[in-house]
Amino acid sequence: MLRYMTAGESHGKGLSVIIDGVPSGLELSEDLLEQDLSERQKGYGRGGRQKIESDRAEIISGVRFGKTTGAPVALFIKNRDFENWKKILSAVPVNGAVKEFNVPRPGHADLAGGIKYGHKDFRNVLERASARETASRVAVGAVAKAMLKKFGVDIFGYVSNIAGIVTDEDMGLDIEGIKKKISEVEKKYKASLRFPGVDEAASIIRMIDNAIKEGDTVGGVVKVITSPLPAGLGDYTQWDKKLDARIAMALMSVQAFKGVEFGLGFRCSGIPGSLFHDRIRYKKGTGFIRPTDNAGGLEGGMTNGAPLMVQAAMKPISTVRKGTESVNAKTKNSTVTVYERSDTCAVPAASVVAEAVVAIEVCNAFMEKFGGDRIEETVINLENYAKYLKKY
Ligand code: EPS
Repeated sequence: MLRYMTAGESHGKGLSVIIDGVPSGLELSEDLLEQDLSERQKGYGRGGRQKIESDRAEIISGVRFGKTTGAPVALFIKNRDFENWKKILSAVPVNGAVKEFNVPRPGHADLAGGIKYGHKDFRNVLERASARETASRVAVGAVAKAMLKKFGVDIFGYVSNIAGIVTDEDMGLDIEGIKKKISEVEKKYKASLRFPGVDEAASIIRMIDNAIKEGDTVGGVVKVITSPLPAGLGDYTQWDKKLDARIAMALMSVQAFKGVEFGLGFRCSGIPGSLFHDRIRYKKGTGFIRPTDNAGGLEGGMTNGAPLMVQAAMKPISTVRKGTESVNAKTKNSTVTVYERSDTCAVPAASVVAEAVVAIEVCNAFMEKFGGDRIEETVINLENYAKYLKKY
């Protein structure tokens, strides 16, 4: 099982992660991790920060001659912006005053975090609450994805809605088909959206441009899909073993995420049971198959053999340039929030983060079922199970 913890502030020296439970023999390199890290930095509507950063995870431990040893893998992602924040975020007392951040932003962790830890300079809260932390989770996700690749599983996170503009052009397509649509959009509009709606993308760009002009922000919905997963990952026998519950928790832990739906999600309430539930068929030589995936690949907290399909809603970013009503925590005077710098839309980046956190949970479901200290051992156990599934 992969267990990990992250540390680091948004404008501090950098982000650290320790990943425990990575089996030995897995090929891992800084270049591989960088592929996902640079995907996360892209996206139409990002702020100025990404021009400063160029994320690369330094492998500190757990890898030798390009392969994991079985020891904990430690990674460090440097914040280039720290150069500009050395005094403000100094670990030791500094001479002279440092400007405080006393007006909490509605929607951010500022006020509740300040009350909880006794800070009125919300810098002490926002630095850690910031979505900059997601860079570390994307690095962990890249390790999980390297393992999933060994298990023959493909996973992809993309955008299905920005500012309420939705597409259905992904319906019925596999990951390759969706990626093709996304590159069509990127070629046509010269904008990185990770969104497969060729017709709707123009409206999305207009909405983001408008939000930039107005000093506002927009949210959206991200979707993560996988290739078909073997049936029986996760468990129905205990509440905290259910895979959908674990995936939902992982997604809800991502900064600014407010809701999760599997398959048809909340729309299930309007569809009769006889139509909603994915019919069961049997194909000789293949085993049990499902012609539809309304359940999102999970029944009873377990994979049912279909692709996993999950969506998560992201609220609009809470740092709003035009300002939001608030109160100065020191003077108690009513005021509006102060703006430094932020993103207008981070939904494309959030889809990369969603892909990472779901990859970690799916990878753990594999490790739980198939075990192994060496990656080859896990793969052999999985291959045996695949034989069993065909015969069952
Ligand atoms: C963030 C605010 C912005 C984002 C940041 C998350 O940072 P800054 O205040 O430095 O402009 O760019 O995200 C990242 C730095 C990142 O790498 O994703 C926030 O308040 O959460």
